[in-house]
Amino acid sequence: MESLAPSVPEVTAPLSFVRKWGMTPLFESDSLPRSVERLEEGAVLLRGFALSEAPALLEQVARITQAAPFRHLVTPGGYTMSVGMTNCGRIGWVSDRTGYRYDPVDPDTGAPWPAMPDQFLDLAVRAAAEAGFVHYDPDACLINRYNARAKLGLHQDRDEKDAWAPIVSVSLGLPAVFLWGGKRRSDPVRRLPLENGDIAVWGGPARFVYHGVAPLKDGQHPLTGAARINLTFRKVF
Ligand code: MD3
Ligand code: FE
Repeated sequence: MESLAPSVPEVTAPLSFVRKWGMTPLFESDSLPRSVERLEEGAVLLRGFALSEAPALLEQVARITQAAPFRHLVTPGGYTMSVGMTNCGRIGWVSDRTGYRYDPVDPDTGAPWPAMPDQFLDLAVRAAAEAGFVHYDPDACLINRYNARAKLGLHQDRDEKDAWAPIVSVSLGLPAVFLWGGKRRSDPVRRLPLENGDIAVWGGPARFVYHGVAPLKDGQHPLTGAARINLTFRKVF
């Protein structure tokens, strides 16, 4: 017997396309493309979790960088980082020839870092809770900007007092390959593609894994142009 259902053309974009281009769904009430992936004990990947908020988050980044522009910090070893960095929140991560530190003022301007927008805090708290970390209370948000070929070498984040509280990482704009190793520098490194709207949460037993970002590939993203922006929320004190 012949089907009575008319053939309906595919009118919604496939999820990969929606993620890549940050499209809004056809209907406001449509559930957003999300998935929860457990990477290891204490580490969770929330794909698409920030997708609907990406344009608003980037507006906040534009506002923050008017007061505290991206800059290329120098490491204690004298190397200038390819990633542009700035901060918002009570304290910000900085580096110079004397070492790494968290500083309540922007050394470039002498002024306090811009306040953390409510939307940032709210998103970080929801993402941490989704990964099982309740009562998350980040006091710093490091904002990283990657242009083509910018990279972040394998490292551990160990300047924060709270060794259990997670780091929440929000990827915006161009995709990147996240390098994800183990507790020792010599451990094998996995490559994990991160796209616009993805959030990764690393805490508890996964807090001190070595990680980095592979050199960014050339590209254009409708929200960020030729760049990837990454927000990392931290509980420092
Ligand atoms: C896993 N940023 O700023 S975020 C950093 O995409 C940093 O800009 C990268 O590493 C970026 O320090 C990666 C993901 C991330 C951040 C901190 C972690 C993963 C982590 C700490 C422990 C384990
Ligand atoms: Fe890091």
